[in-house]
Amino acid sequence: MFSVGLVGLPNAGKSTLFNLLTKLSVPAENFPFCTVKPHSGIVSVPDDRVDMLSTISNSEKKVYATIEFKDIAGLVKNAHQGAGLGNQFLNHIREVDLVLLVVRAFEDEKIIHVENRVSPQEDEEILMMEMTLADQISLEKMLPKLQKETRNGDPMTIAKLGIAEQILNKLVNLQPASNFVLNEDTDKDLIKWRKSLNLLTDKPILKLANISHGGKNIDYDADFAMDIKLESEIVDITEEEREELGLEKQSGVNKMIQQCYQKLGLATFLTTGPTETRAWTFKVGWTAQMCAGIIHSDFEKTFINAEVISYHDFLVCGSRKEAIESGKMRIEGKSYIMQDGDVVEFKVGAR
Ligand SMILES: Nc1nc2c(ncn2[C@@H]2O[C@H](COP(=O)(O)OP(=O)(O)OP(=O)(O)O)[C@@H](O)[C@H]2O)c(=O)[nH]1
Ligand SMILES: [Mg+2]
Repeated sequence: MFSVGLVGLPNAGKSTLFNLLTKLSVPAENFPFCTVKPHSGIVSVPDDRVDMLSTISNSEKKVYATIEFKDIAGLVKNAHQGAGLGNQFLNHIREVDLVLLVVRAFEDEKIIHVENRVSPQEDEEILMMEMTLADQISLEKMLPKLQKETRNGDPMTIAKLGIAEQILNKLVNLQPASNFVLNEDTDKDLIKWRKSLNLLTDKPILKLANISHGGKNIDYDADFAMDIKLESEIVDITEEEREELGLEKQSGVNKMIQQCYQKLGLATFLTTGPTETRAWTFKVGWTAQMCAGIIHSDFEKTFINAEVISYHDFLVCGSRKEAIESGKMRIEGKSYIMQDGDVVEFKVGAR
């Protein structure tokens, strides 16, 4: 499962957001688990399509896609040298697939800011700087070993060293590791190796401004903004009540979960029937055969074909039967690139 780490300065609102997220996670029979550890929680990705298909198919249960969120202790200046929880904190970030920067934009004298001022832009710079310096330290540590290994002339090791040096060059210039882009035709093993370095600034990042609805906020260029405290106090209200409060219909946190999903390069295919309607997560670009393997590893080996109806067609036709009769069902082979919203039935052979 893919995971998102909440990263920010102390008192930015991370734990408030984390608690809000875990309040939302529906503990249900079909659910793998919700709060796994005190600081880690599994959240379902809101998806109207699951609800609609489940009604059409009269499914006994609904299963949503899931993402894991991790609440990480506040980061302070010089964490890369061990300040605050320092390295321990930074190691927690290494484990996640996406970094969600939680940045305080609201003014409130009662809530202490570690730097005694509210400046979201400067806070972002502190966070990025700490992660950049931590990456620099970890790359510098591994370089001597890599250099030694290249002596045997292995082209793969030489290529790795080249990549490491070029990333380090970015970091030394205080740029994130992600600024070093590999050629598209780079060897797959090298791409994998780079990912296995788990550099903090090589991960995708989303920026969330914690604002005060109706209060005073400092301008900040974030990917999205929400009043974390308010949203956590009104989890149960209806869309109409939200509008009366002058809030957007869709809850901020639902939108945020969906954005994380997209930023991770994930998409959903669906299966539906009387037993269950289920959203399955795949990486954009995956083939039908790879997707079959998500349901069951045997399915990938014994894959015959996939019967695919796009969600929109399924909805317009009102049932699988109608969709088939209207010619909306496509038989796709193993190299078909799965699309978000495909409603699928895999045909598989005997083992
Ligand atoms: N006014 C206001 N206060 C908030 C908001 N979000 C969080 N707070 C308050 O800020 C304080 C810190 O919030 P937390 O969520 O614990 O902060 P944190 O980022 O987890 O902090 P650390 O765990 O120390 O790094 C709490 O008293 C919250 O109630 C907000 O949107 N508006
Ligand atoms: Mg906290």
